[in-house]
Amino acid sequence: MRIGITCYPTYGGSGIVATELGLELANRGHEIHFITYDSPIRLDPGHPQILYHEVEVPTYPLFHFPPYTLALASRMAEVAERYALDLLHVHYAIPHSISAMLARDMLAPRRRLPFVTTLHGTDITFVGAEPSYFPITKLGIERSDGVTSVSEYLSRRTIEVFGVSQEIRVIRNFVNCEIYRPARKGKRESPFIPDGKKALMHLSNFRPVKRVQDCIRILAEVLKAVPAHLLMVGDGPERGPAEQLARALGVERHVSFLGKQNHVERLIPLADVMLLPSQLESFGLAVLEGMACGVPAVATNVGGLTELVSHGVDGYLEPVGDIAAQSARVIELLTNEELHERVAAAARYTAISRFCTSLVIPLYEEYYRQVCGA
Ligand code: GMT
Repeated sequence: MRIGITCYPTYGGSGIVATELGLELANRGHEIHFITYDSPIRLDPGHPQILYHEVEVPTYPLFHFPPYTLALASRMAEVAERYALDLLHVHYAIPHSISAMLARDMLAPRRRLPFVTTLHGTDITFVGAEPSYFPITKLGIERSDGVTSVSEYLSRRTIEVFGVSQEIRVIRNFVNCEIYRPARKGKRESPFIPDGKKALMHLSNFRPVKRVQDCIRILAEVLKAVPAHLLMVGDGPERGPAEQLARALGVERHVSFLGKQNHVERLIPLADVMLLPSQLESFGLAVLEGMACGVPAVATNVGGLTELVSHGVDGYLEPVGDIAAQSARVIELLTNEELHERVAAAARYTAISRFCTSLVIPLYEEYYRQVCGA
């Protein structure tokens, strides 16, 4: 098939899922056209089946706010016509579903251009529920030819919040278990982790919903029992406050802020435990990437995380903000080697048996065929 993909090309779960979906589909012989304002961060620019079309937003003195949504819609229609696209797949409802709807309308007199919208989380739980965006998000969902969401939780929440009546197909996040894999035994030395200490990792876009400062508080508790080092991967508004808190708690020597990293598959296997103390997660991609690398998570029992992690089997889920409970789980994992090995193996098994690309990508292909055939 010839598929146009639009996403936020920045450091965030929805852009990563969209980019990796495009790469996997291209590897399976589809022709993929990324239509975005910048090249997505994890995109392999040399792939022969992948083309990138930049969206430029011409400015004009009258435009106080450059109309990106309209420029995107025009570019989508142009690319769809020029390359005979079969469908558009947009990630994150706002504003991408509205642009796709306009592109479809532009081409309607000449050809059919269906579009699929994938809901990722904050587009529904935060942005879409904002009164000024609510009606337009609802319209974008209702006018989509197909809608997918990354968890049952998000699907339910969308129906509750927006009162939409069409089917929302649940297609969960996926991971390439060949690329994301455990470190070979004895192969874990890294300049990032001093003196072979145990390593904790947090990986996110450092938005308030991630409760990044909880990672620092957990580290401070863990250090009372085990020598450990925390690797903070990513960047965003909560990085500064987290750095300040580390200084205030006197643990700054035990934490490294690595900033945005493109090859997280090389970093994750260095860790012993993945921390995701989020307020809410519609899925929790970083936890899945950790599980594929045999790095069990200590996360919160919210949203789609409960569909990913089986508490006590392949990771741990504790209440939001409960630093004592989360720290205790981390300490257990770091001090009981037999337990760590068992949970790590179960985590890897869950990733392979439920979330591997070879299982999930065909679900998208099947859905595309259904939407195009309708
Ligand atoms: O907050 C983020 O992690 C970014 C956000 C996004 O939309 O870019 O991520 C959401 O989509 C990811 C991929 O589907 C999910 O794994 C994350 O759970 C989800 N984030 C939240 O729900 C907070």
